[in-house]
Amino acid sequence: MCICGGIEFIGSCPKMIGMVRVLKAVYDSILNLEVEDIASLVQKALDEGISVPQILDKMTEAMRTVGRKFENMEYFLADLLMAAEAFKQGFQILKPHLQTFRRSEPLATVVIGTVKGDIHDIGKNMVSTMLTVEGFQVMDLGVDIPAEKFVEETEKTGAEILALSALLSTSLKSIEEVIGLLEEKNLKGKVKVILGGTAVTRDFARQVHAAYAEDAVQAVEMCKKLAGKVFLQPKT
Ligand code: B12
Repeated sequence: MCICGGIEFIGSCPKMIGMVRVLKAVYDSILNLEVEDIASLVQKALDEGISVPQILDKMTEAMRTVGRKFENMEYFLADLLMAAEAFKQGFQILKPHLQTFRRSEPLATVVIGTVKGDIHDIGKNMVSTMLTVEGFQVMDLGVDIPAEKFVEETEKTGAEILALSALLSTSLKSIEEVIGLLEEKNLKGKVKVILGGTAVTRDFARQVHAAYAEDAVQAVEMCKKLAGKVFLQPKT
């Protein structure tokens, strides 16, 4: 019997076939840079009963393929931009479907941003949104953020967690600058730092004594763990 409850086997269940088809169409629309189709396809996927994480996984997989094609010089910068736009439009459709956890008190305050020299924000925005819907207070500083700004905002808000996103290899230096400045100001060990983005590895995070998460779901789990410890007092 099929998992949808019908008598057919999975391979011949029309509902499953429909779901696989629409997910493939979502993937293809990003890969083929079809910005105008993505919103209706993502809506169709939701209508077919496909879960938000499943759709997001497929969209992220498509972005990785786009990145590989860029690396292989099959795609140009303009193609990356189109793919990014398609992803963003698809994500807008998914956003209202993320379940919001209402809490009287936020779990913790998180300052988040993409480090200096780096303007990639799709993954950072996903993490930011997921943390918000899970009940964190999120101060999203945006992209290309210098170390001083991260530290200033962390002190000002009394944030328990500082989340840094980096997609370029060259951005690792910017992360080190933030960590260095935290140390200089005696804040390291007071605020918990979490890193993410394709430039960051678990090993790198370990070297700079920061937490690491591979994706937005893991980021939420890790931030919940880190939120167990409240350290900084807001500046008065
Ligand atoms: C889209 C894209 C762009 C778009 C960005 C648009 C935007 N608004 O973000 C544009 C066209 C602007 C762009 C520009 C460039 N890009 Co670009 N880009 C990409 C691409 C294809 C996809 C990135 C993406 O959005 N992925 C989808 C999201 C959902 O995934 P994600 O970012 O990994 O995020 C997830 C996790 O990493 C994690 N995460 C992310 N952030 C955080 C933060 C925290 C705290 C945590 C816990 C977790 C976390 O959770 C997210 C959700 O699950 C990647 C390829 C790739 N494999 O990453 C290249 C890529 C990152 N770009 C690359 C390059 C080289 C560039 C340029 C230098 C190109 C150029 N010649 O100008 C410029 C740099 C501009 C700059 N100064 O930053 C290279 C980087 C190579 C390297 N090792 O340094 C890549 C890897 C492509 C490649 N294979 O060559 N790019």
